[in-house]
Amino acid sequence: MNDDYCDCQDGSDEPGTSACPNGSFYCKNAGHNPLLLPSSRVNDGICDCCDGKDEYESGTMCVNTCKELGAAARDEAQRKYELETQGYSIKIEYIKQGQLAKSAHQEKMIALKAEQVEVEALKAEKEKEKQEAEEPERSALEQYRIAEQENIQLKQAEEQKKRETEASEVFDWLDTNSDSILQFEEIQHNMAFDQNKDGVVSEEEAKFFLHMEKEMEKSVFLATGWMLVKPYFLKEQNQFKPPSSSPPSQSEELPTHDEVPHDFSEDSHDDVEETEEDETAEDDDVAIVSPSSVAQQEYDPDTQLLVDAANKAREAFNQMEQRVRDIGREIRQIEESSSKDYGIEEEFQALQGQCFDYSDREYTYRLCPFDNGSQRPKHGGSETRLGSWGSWSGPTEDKYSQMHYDKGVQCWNGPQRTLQVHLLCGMENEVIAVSEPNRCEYEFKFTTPAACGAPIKPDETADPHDEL
Ligand code: MAN
Repeated sequence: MNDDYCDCQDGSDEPGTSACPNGSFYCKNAGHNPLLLPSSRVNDGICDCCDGKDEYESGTMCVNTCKELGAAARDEAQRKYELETQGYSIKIEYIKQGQLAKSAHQEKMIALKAEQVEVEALKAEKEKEKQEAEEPERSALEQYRIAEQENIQLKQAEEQKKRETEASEVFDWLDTNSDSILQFEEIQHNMAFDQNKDGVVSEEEAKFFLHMEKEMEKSVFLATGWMLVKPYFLKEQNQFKPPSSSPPSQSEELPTHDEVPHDFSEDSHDDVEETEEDETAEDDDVAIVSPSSVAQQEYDPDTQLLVDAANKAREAFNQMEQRVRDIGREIRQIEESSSKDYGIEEEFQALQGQCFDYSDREYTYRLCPFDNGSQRPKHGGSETRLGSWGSWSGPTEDKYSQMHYDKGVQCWNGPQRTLQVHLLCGMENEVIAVSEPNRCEYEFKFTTPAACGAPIKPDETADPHDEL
């Protein structure tokens, strides 16, 4: 052994020399951890062992630093041990919490599913009751609708009658010789028809109102002539408000009338065009039959009872429908939450629903575990989603050491943003570092007790005892 001659093929006879090229050199490193070095690094002029024993014949002067290094390593191991001990005790709480939440979800799910069946049945019942209440309501309201329709038709007929009476009165008034034919001379007598306002109603101007004929029969006037005359007549009448007892601008020869045939002063028209437009609008108003007008009515007591009953049934059904929707939503939420992997012992469940912020010079980053990661400029601007919860992405032997969030907001001229979260054991749930190693690829370091392993007491072999 250690005679500087390699006897064994595996080099195991020379742990203290560099005689075997495939062998290992053993540094005892008293006061620190022992080390096995590849033989090639023995006597190569570099101090690999803290006790400097690997350079036993190279002439290199190595200082023995094992004591200091050992002390620092033991301190570090102790610190880690204490952190893990404390972190792990919190983790145990998280595990309890996670498992409780899991069983609570399972129980809640069973209860919700049962309630869902019950409420669905009630909804069907309420729907039937609603239909049963709406049927008589519909027939009762139909009577109202028909009555309303009849009422509207009646009103329209009255309006029509009124219009015809107006037209007829005006015709009779214009037809000064009462021969039931309107001659252009009769039109000429009335200055309302002086279209160019030159003080004379020319033959042409007069004929315009008679469809370019010399005269017009009363039936034609009622059907179409009145529509031509009316705007001029109204305009003239307005200008002479209040209506005088004699027709406007009547010449001396024109026979006098006791009063203007019809008072149109309610129709305040400024010009001919407007008058025509308003006429149309008025007609439209009359023609509109809104079904809602039925709903706004007051009903007789029996109908009112039917409407009230139907309203009540509708409300009861709506409430049940809402309940069904609420239960469905609760079920979906629980299903979504339960489908997530919260670690072998549910230890990461405690992070669900929480968010953690980290600010650097430019941005405030936010991590909402199992949901998303985001970035918001500190000096104004909107939030950018860096990724949504994807999966655990640590190496196979330590799967729960990394989280992957993907499908973030598309990077300008690049891929969608992604986020990788490295989990470290720590007493606090905290984002401790953020970086963007590649454009739009983000990395967070996140400490959490949930990532703490079971504490292992620092290795006593590093103790400076040297009995062996
Ligand atoms: C924003 C931020 C940055 C990112 C660029 C890419 O400024 O999301 O983190 O690198 O967009 O264009």
